[in-house]
Amino acid sequence: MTITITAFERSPDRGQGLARDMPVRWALEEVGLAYEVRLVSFEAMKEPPHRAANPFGQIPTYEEGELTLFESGAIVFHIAQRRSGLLPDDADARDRAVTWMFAALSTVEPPIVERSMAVIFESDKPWAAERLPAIDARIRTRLHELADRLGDAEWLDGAFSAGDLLMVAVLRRLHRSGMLDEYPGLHAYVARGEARPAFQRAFADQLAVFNAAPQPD
Ligand SMILES: N[C@@H](CCC(=O)N[C@@H](CS)C(=O)NCC(=O)O)C(=O)O
Repeated sequence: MTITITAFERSPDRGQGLARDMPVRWALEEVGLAYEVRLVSFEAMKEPPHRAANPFGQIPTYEEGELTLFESGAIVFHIAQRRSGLLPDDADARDRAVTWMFAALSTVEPPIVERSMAVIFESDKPWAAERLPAIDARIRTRLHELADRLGDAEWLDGAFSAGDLLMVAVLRRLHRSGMLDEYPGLHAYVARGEARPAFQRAFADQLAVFNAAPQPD
């Protein structure tokens, strides 16, 4: 059955692979599933046809036959459940991997996304200079705790899992901030994720979309 995901026609990150189609592409590559991509403009995302797939008018969405999903975490979970390679066979280990998926998206990601929003949309506000250090402090708390837990391990709980995939995808958002450099263990963890052949294929595919789009003068 054909799998179709949606992605930005023109990604605001200029090909850095920070949009949420990236973890979906990566998961599909990890398990060896072919997929098609439907590119959508910002305008089209807010129109009824796209909102029928994602009520919030966002990417990514996932279509496979009669099934339509949104939320990158749910899509990665769906892929991981149906194909081997992203979740352990042992039931307890599987639940721990799912716990890391939730940890990535609901505990680690929020202050990191808040930082991106503050930098992109609020840097001209009079209170921006005071707000950013407060957000950074919240991020550092999470990075410190995560680095402590990871220690010298290669991945968060045994073999590479969907939990690592989402955690690396979330942490990558910090590259430009330089904050990851303060945590050599996490920096190396992200580099290990990015070195995986499946990540490389997914990254190249999303970059090709950016490179093919007409560039503004
Ligand atoms: N929690 C959602 C967030 C989706 C999301 O924020 N998508 C962004 C791209 S990464 C988007 O479509 N932004 C455009 C908009 O919200 O108008 C997920 O993980 O899928």
